[in-house]
Amino acid sequence: MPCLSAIPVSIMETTYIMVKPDGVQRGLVGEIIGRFERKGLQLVALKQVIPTEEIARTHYAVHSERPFFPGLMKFITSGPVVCMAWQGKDSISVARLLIGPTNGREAAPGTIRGDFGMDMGFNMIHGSDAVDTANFELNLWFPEGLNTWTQDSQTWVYE
Ligand code: DAT
Ligand code: MG
Repeated sequence: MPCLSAIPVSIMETTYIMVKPDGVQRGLVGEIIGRFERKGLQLVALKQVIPTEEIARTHYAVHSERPFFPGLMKFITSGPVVCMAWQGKDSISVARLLIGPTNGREAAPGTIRGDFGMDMGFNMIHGSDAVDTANFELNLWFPEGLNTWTQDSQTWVYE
């Protein structure tokens, strides 16, 4: 008889993570990177940029008709952001769990937004929500590509 497992097969993914201007201004970059590192994800790209209007519009194009869009553009282009690519099994959903829901007041303690946020717009961090959006965002923010390297400690992260 075939064994039908309910456990989905995990796949190696890379997700686009970005500390937004409020997170940078509040000095939370190290705290946020530490949480991803301690979880067991592998960093494969990192840089600080001041987003142009064009890249911000492209990144948030899906929200362009929403009433909060002009404010979101002003916020994201207001200062430096820290762009990162994190690799791991199911890294897209794992990162979203670490980040928590959009509104900090509704995010559980233990999540980044739950521990440090009190608002919807100022929510400190972006994380890709699916494989196609992750690929789109990684190509947008890292046209130079990502690093391929072996992190020895990964052999103690996965059985
Ligand atoms: P998330 O960042 O949790 O994926 P999203 O993709 O729905 O959330 O929205 C992108 C960003 O836009 C979000 O981080 C903050 C802002 N935003 C979303 N909904 C908003 C709202 N109703 N009012 C103000 N800002 C909002
Ligand atoms: Mg989103």
